[in-house]
Amino acid sequence: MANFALFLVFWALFLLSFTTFGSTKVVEHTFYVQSVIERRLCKDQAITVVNGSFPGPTIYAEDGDNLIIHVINESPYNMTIHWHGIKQQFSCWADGTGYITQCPIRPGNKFTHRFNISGQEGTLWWHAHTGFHRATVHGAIIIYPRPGRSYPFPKPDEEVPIILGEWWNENITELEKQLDVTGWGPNSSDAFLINGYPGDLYSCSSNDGRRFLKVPQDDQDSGLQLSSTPEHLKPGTFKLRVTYGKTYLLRIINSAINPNYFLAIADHKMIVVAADASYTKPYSIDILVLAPGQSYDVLLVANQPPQQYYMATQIHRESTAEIPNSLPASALIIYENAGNSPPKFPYLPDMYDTQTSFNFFNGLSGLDTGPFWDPLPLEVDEHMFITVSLGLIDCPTPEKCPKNNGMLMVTSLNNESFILPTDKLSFLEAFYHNVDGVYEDDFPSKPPLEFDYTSSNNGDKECWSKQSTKVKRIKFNSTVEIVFQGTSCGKGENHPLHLHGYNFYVLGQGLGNYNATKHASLLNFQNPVVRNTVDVVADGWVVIRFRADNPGVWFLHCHIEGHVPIGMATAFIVEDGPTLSTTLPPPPLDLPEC
Ligand SMILES: *[C@@H]1O[C@H](CO)[C@@H](O)[C@H](O)[C@H]1NC(C)=O
Ligand SMILES: *[C@@H]1O[C@H](CO)[C@@H](O)[C@H](O)[C@H]1NC(C)=O
Ligand SMILES: *[C@@H]1O[C@H](CO)[C@@H](O)[C@H](O)[C@H]1NC(C)=O
Ligand SMILES: *[C@@H]1O[C@H](CO)[C@@H](O)[C@H](O)[C@H]1NC(C)=O
Ligand SMILES: *[C@@H]1O[C@H](CO)[C@@H](O)[C@H](O)[C@H]1NC(C)=O
Ligand SMILES: *[C@@H]1O[C@H](CO)[C@@H](O)[C@H](O)[C@H]1NC(C)=O
Ligand SMILES: *[C@@H]1O[C@H](CO)[C@@H](O)[C@H](O)[C@H]1NC(C)=O
Ligand SMILES: *[C@@H]1O[C@H](CO)[C@@H](O)[C@H](O)[C@H]1NC(C)=O
Ligand SMILES: [Cu+2]
Repeated sequence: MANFALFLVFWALFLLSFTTFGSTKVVEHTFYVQSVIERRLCKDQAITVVNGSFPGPTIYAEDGDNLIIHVINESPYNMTIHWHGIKQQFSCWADGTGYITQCPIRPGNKFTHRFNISGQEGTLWWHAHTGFHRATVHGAIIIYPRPGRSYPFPKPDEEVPIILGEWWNENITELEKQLDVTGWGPNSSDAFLINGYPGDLYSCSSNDGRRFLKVPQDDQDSGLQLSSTPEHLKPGTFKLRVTYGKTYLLRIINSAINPNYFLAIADHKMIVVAADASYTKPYSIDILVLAPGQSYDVLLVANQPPQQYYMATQIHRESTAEIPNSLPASALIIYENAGNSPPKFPYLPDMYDTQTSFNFFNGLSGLDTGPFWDPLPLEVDEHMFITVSLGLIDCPTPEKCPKNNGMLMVTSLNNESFILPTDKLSFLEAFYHNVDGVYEDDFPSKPPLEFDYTSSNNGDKECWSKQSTKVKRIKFNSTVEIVFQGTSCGKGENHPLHLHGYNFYVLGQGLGNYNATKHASLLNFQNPVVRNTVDVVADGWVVIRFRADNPGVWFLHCHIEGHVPIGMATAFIVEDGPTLSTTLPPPPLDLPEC
């Protein structure tokens, strides 16, 4: 009898171990963050990349997988790696946000990120989350359906990551320093890129891509080695070879530091099937719009005469600030047995065409069937109204603001221009260990002053700002609704706002001032698109909603990189739930210290 009981216990343990470990797959990778020299625009430039490749390696995983990623920092910079859009349920420690969830990995040190992917399919990406390093430290994350599940659309014949990026003929860390001095980011990069290459409109592009491993300073001439180059990174323009009749799933990511992009393919329609790794109703378009941080899964059917066609991007700006460079990046779509006629170039909207961008975003809706649709929570616990604004403060030291008559340009949320302390604990450690003095938790739920936000007459009273380090604390599992309201302060610009740790429903967007009475009927409570980064267009508003069921400290910030160090950020501190399984586990032992 005792033996039989023992047998049952063993059997139960066996079953338990099977369900916990046997059914999940571990995806383990090592990321070496290093300096390499890349050649673009006829110039060699030292850049920081992962594993010697630009863009960096793609992570392939299935929904349900356990990820273990060792980041080894062989660069001379402090570094963190963030998994953009991964929900990180109960694994906030692995989010990789510099000074928010961890202190940076110092040169020569390492950190292992452990997290699970749960209830997500589609295209996301990883990138550095310290300074401007994400300009070159980034790559795709592709999440396939778990075994036994399939896409909610016919299986494509092939899948292709398309990463839209930027190139600077300068040291990106030097540009970041200029930002501190002028209060403004690098105006514009020297080239826009598709999968690492500017394409045929840029002179010199045919010489691009000779990649060398970086060598010590004292051995510059003799020690250069040609690194092995994967087929798709061969010098020149990115080329996608297609076969007539086949369907291609393009996994498109905007990794750029600054611009929104329009993207089009000559003579071809595209069908959007997911946004930020969340399925959408199939949406047939000619022009795709991507704000920095956003990603789309797009079907391309090769159904045109077998020729060559360009895929091209045009940057999209909402302010009319002058842009030194706006030349489109291009890639080639080459049909099998294509003739010799010159490739066709697609129609691209004007750089300042806000209407096209607005219409594109308005046309997106969520796929409200299928395994991943969670119905919208209808009760709201926390109503927030957040102004998203450029502004001015008194110059802390005159030499910081040579051009602005003693004023410093900042950005703000509800008039709080966020300062990230870099000499203390991370926010998450401070929260977890109850340490005071790192942040204040009284971020306001509405602006201190109500005014006509989008009036052209706004002046000192409306546009003057102040600096602070304020976050918003919320109870576990409360439902949060936020109205983001753009203002006309400064040169009205768009702001792609990104929330870590969550996807949110985008209930609606509009131009001018949000008015709950007037605009409630414009909101989509049925099948709103679900995503992690939403573009608040210049002088416009957006309403989002999410359920705060993931404890931790979650950064909320503009994904235009130059807007973050000057203040467009805050964080949500989501408290633990009532049970062990709704509580954030303790920090990993190798979490980098400040
Ligand atoms: C990065 O490079 C190392 C060393 O070559 C290799 O072991 C590792 O698998 C690579 N990681 C990825 C994600 O490709
Ligand atoms: C990931 O899931 C596995 C079970 O599949 C679990 O043991 C592990 O604790 C989870 N890791 C995290 C970081 O949540
Ligand atoms: C880039 O600039 C930073 C900051 O001035 C400097 O530390 C670094 O050595 C520079 N990198 C290169 C490759 O020159
Ligand atoms: C931005 O552009 C302005 C005007 O074109 C120029 O004076 C300034 O130096 C530029 N800033 C940077 C960081 O390139
Ligand atoms: C923001 O705060 C500053 C400093 O307190 C104040 O002068 C300004 O009027 C405020 N602006 C708004 C829009 O609330
Ligand atoms: C969160 O709240 C919803 C709605 O009240 C409830 O259905 C759900 O069980 C709660 N989740 C947790 C983890 O408590
Ligand atoms: C909001 O809209 C309603 C209905 O159109 C209107 O009566 C009201 O005056 C508006 N409120 C503001 C502050 O404009
Ligand atoms: C790197 O991070 C550490 C810890 O936060 C900090 O003390 C140091 O000043 C940083 N170094 C640079 C170059 O930013
Ligand atoms: Cu912004």
